[in-house]
Amino acid sequence: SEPQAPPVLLVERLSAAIAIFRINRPEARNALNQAVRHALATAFRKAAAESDLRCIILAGNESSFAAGADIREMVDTSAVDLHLRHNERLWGAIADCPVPVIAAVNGFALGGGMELAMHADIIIAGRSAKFGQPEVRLGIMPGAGGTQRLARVVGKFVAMRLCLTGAIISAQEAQAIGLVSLLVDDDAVMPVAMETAQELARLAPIAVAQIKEIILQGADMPLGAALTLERKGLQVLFATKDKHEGMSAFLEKRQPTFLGA
Ligand code: CO8
Repeated sequence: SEPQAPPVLLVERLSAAIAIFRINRPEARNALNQAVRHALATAFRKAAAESDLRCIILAGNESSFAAGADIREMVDTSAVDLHLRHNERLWGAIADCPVPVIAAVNGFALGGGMELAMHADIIIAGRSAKFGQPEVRLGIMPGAGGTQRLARVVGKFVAMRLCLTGAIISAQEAQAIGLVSLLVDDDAVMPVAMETAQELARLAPIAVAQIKEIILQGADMPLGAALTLERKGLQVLFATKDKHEGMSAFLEKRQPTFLGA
C-alpha cells in the first residue's frame, strides 16, 4: 500500500491550555497550498470552540515559517478559480480566533506567510528571520492583508516600500518598523513563545479575551467609539470573579488563581 503522506499541519498540545500549530511542508519552504490553508482554518475553528484553550502558537520549521502562497499551485490558476476558492473564508477563520495567537517565526515569512504572521497577536522572531511581501515580483499583489494590515501597523511609507519593491527585510528591521513584538536568538523562538503562552494561560481568561477583541475591533473604529468600547469592556470585567481575585491577591501579597469566571 502507498505510504501515508505526512500531515501538512501538525497540531500538538503543550497542555490543556496551549496548542501548537506547525506548518509542515519542508519540501516547499512551508508554502501555503490549499491543503495547508484548509488545515489551518479547520484547526482555528476547532480551537475557537474549546473553552479550556488559552493560547495558540503558530509556527513553521527552523528554515521557514511560510514562504508564501504556493506558486506551483497558482501558476495556472484563473481569476475565476481564485474567486471560487473563497480563501477569505479560510483567512477569516484565523482572524476570528478569540484566543491569543503567537506567531513563532524562524526563517522566511514571505507573502502569504508574512500575512499569516500578521494574523497573529504577538510575533516572536528569530534573529535570522526574513520578512517581505514579494508578490509584486511575481506580477501579482498581496491578497490577505499585506497591503492593509501592514499599512495599518507600519504606516504608508514603509508599507509602500515593502509592497511596491518586494524587498525582503531582516528580523531587526521588521522589529524596528513595529512588525515584530520580540526579537530573540533563533533557537530561543519556540522556548520564548512557549513561556509567553504559559504566561498568558495563567492570566484571567475573560480579561485576555476582552483585550484581544477590543484592540482588534477598536483599530477599525473612530477613536471616540473605540474608547467607549474600551470603557465598556473594562466595566464588564468588574463583573467577574477574577477581577476580585486579581486585586485581592495583590493586596494579600499572593499569586492569584483565576477561574475564567
Ligand atoms: N511556492 C511553491 N514552492 C515554493 C515556494 C512557494 N512560495 N517557496 C519555495 N518553494 C519551493 C521551491 O520551488 C523549491 O522547490 P524544488 O526543490 O522542488 O525546486 C523549494 O521550495 C526550495 O526553495 P528554494 O530552492 O527557492 O530555497 P532557497 O532557500 O534558495 O530560497 C526562498 C527560499 C527565498 C523562500 C525562495 O524559495 C522564494 O523566494 N520563494 C518564493 C517566495 C514568494 O515569492 N512568496 C510569495 C508568493 S505569492 C503570495 O504569497 C500571495 C499570493 C496571494 C494570492 C493567493 C491565492 C491562492
